[in-house]
Amino acid sequence: MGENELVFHTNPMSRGRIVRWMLEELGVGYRTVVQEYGGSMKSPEYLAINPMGKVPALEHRGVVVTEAAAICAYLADAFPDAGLAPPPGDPLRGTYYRWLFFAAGPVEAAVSAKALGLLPPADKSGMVGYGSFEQTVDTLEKAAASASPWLLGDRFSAADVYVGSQVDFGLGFKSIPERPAFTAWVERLRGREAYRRARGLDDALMPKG
Ligand SMILES: N[C@@H](CCC(=O)N[C@@H](CS)C(=O)NCC(=O)O)C(=O)O
Repeated sequence: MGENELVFHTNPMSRGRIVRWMLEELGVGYRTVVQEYGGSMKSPEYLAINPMGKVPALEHRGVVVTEAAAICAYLADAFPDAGLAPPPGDPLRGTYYRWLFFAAGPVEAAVSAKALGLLPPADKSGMVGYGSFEQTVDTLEKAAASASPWLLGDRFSAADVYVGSQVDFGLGFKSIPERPAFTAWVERLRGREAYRRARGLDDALMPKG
């Protein structure tokens, strides 16, 4: 493997779809390695890459990046010509980080806790980063409503890819309630060429039958 080669470990039924979309937005070359659930994902070779035994993971220039949000942010910085992150020093970098981390932290935790029936009682909301599921979804809705057309205004960014994917998946799995601001933003995201290309590539890797 050449140092500069991008190696993308994924499974078509995973959050790897987020990273695939990001890679397609960048329009860079990369090599896909499919890791199988309960199989290669837990092999010593793959655990040496990601000790969590989870996908996605990215190898590039001698480093491993895991966590879909971190991979999106890393890629945006590694390929600045694509303009998918506000440069350091740009105040919009604050908004960009804000929503990326909000989605990777509170949104992910609140949605998972709700799906598992593990939400804390109301009097313990101060102890969890997401407060309550409703508070988190209402805040996410405000972010979606502010997307005009994208989270950073005219500038499409890796935050649209990651945060938008959380909303897209959430609407699909019904783990996030349908609201007009979510639907409108997700419709715009689904209309992007790179989104469609990524979807086609992952669908083609789905098990047949
Ligand atoms: N925090 C990770 C979560 C990755 C994750 O949970 N991946 C799931 C698929 S969506 C997985 O690989 N599960 C396999 C397993 O845990 O055995 C991220 O955001 O990338």
